[in-house]
Amino acid sequence: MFILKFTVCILLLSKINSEQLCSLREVEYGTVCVCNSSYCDTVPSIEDLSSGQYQLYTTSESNLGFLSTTGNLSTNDSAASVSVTVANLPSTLQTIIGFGGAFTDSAGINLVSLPEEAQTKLVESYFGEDGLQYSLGRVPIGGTDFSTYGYTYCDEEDTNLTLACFELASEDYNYKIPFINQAISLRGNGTFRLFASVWSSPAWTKSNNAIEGTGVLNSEYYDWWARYFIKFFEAYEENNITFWGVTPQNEPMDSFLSITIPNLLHTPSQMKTWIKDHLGPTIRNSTYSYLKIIALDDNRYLLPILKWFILSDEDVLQYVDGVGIHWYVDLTTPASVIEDAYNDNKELFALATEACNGYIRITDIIKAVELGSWTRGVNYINDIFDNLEYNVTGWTDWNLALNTSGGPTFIDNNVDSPIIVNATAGEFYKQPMFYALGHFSKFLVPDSVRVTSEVSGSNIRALAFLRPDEKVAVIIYNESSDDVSVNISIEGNSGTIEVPGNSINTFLYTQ
Ligand SMILES: *[C@@H]1O[C@H](CO)[C@@H](O)[C@H](O)[C@H]1NC(C)=O
Ligand SMILES: *[C@@H]1O[C@H](CO)[C@@H](O)[C@H](O)[C@H]1NC(C)=O
Ligand SMILES: *[C@@H]1O[C@H](CO)[C@@H](O)[C@H](O)[C@H]1NC(C)=O
Ligand SMILES: *[C@@H]1O[C@H](CO)[C@@H](O)[C@H](O)[C@H]1NC(C)=O
Ligand SMILES: *[C@@H]1O[C@H](CO)[C@@H](O)[C@H](O)[C@H]1NC(C)=O
Ligand SMILES: *[C@@H]1O[C@H](CO)[C@@H](O)[C@H](O)[C@H]1NC(C)=O
Ligand SMILES: *[C@@H]1O[C@H](CO)[C@@H](O)[C@H](O)[C@H]1NC(C)=O
Ligand SMILES: *[C@@H]1O[C@H](CO)[C@@H](O)[C@H](O)[C@H]1NC(C)=O
Ligand SMILES: *[C@@H]1O[C@H](CO)[C@@H](O)[C@H](O)[C@H]1NC(C)=O
Ligand SMILES: *[C@@H]1O[C@H](CO)[C@@H](O)[C@H](O)[C@H]1NC(C)=O
Ligand SMILES: *[C@@H]1O[C@H](CO)[C@@H](O)[C@H](O)[C@H]1NC(C)=O
Ligand SMILES: CC(=O)N[C@H]1CO[C@H](CO)[C@@H](O)[C@@H]1O
Repeated sequence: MFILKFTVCILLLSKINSEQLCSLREVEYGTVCVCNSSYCDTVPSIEDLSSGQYQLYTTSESNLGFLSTTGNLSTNDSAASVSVTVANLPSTLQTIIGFGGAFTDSAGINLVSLPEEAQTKLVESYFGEDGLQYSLGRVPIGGTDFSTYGYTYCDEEDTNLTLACFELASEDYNYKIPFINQAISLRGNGTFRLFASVWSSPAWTKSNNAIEGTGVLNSEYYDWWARYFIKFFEAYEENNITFWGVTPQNEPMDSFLSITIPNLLHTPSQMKTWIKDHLGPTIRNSTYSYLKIIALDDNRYLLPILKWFILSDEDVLQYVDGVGIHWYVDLTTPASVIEDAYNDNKELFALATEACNGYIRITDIIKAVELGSWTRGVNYINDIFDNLEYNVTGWTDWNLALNTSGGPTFIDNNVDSPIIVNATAGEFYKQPMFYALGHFSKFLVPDSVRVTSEVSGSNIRALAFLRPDEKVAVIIYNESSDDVSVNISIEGNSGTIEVPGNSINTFLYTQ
């Protein structure tokens, strides 16, 4: 494994870069990059590097966009405080599954509100070769709180339980399927994995006879509900969309707290029954037996419950491939709960399956959308670092795009998104969150493997990966507002790179 050491020294650097990288606009909380029908910024290509050469991508608070520079590391034994040891490749740390976002109705509604050329630029910004190369997508099975009303694919009671009622909604055809198919074709032969999650079963199957609120599935519908999932995969397959994974239920335990959100509550024992007696056997006995079943799909403070009640039961575990984690209560739950939950189940992967900013709103103090906020980009950076340090294999954002007030959402659960669409102006805004997440999605392509790295110096966060193309990618974040110089040393080659204050950087290197 690689051991990389970083030493930070403070330098007074002249202004590192003043070249404008996008159509930058000053807005209420900072800056955004503006895209329209005729212009959108792209990511400079990854170059074929010769041995010893590096390419450095930088995004800073004062200069959004991706700046690419190249340089050389050289053997330099005199840099005594910098040491590198290489041993035991390949690494035993995690292999990346992917990074991406969710194809909600709201994301699609905002997308189609733009002129066609701007729509193309938005989809390319996320999925294109010169965009963020998102490798992961989450697709809601039916409606969510980011829809314009609550619905399922079988709202009328299915009296004979044959699922003859099952029908995709106009939302699937107008806002999801075309968007997903564009993403698939942009990814070309690059890895692109889709996983599906459901919010609520039909009102008539639930104890509270409503799509919203705290209701459980009436027990006579468990088998029917599992067959409903298969119907969904069949219907999407007819539209050329195949899935890689599925979660048994979005936030199965958090609907205690969110009474207005469309949801289906599972107590730990119901969750167990649902996976081991219904969803698990139904999927494994179907033509979709290959689907990864990603348990939990809820906030990480619930991981101990998952461990005690579910992962301890071999009958459930046989169906589970991984665990999905949401970020909403991370401030009060240390990331170490991830490690605790995995002590006995290292063969399972952990994947961050939902996150967004702006979910806590205080009128005029904290807003759903804080346009241009670097702090919200930093929230993404720190949470992704926390997860990756605990062997999590990827990270999934929530809505791919929202409007300027963080909607539409029929229950007024407005939040923020890396891309905000202004339909009136026919333009969209790439926020700092877009670039923050972009450094991970763009450079940590699927099957990159984390390698051991060491950081010396305060306030800097860095992690290193070996990509399938054999390049080493080191992601470096300096949270101080001053420019710094960082010594990087890999396999006896070392050198110094300049990192602006408040910046996220990716260093690519060919040995
Ligand atoms: C689109 O953005 C570019 C770059 O900022 C600008 O030059 C152009 O005028 C814009 N086009 C429209 C129609 O707003
Ligand atoms: C680095 O080394 C290569 C040859 O290996 C050379 O072509 C290049 O000019 C050097 N400098 C930079 C900044 O890449
Ligand atoms: C950083 O590297 C340079 C050149 O390799 C060296 O002169 C300097 O002492 C190093 N600084 C630290 C703090 O290690
Ligand atoms: C079940 O009911 C639907 C209408 O709700 C009907 O179309 C279908 O033929 C029925 N199937 C059986 C097997 O009775
Ligand atoms: C697809 O794979 C081929 C062969 O591996 C490669 O040359 C090509 O660039 C790839 N295309 C895309 C869009 O990734
Ligand atoms: C699915 O693929 C077929 C065959 O390539 C094509 O005719 C059809 O239009 C595609 N459907 C969608 C929804 O893209
Ligand atoms: C699997 O499906 C077949 C028919 O498709 C059925 O006969 C069998 O009982 C099913 N097995 C389980 C475990 O559900
Ligand atoms: C990550 O995985 C490695 C290899 O299984 C293990 O040694 C290490 O303790 C894990 N780290 C955390 C923080 O879980
Ligand atoms: C954004 O969506 C909300 C619904 O959540 C709606 O009330 C609002 O008018 C929309 N704003 C714009 C600018 O379209
Ligand atoms: C959206 O565009 C309109 C028309 O150009 C403009 O008046 C408005 O301020 C824009 N909204 C935001 C949040 O930038
Ligand atoms: C190598 O080390 C010397 C002495 O510290 C330093 O002057 C020089 O800049 C270093 N070269 C590189 C490429 O780091
Ligand atoms: C994150 C990081 O390296 N922090 C450093 C950023 O730069 C300042 C000084 O310019 C250092 O004090 C921090 O240690």
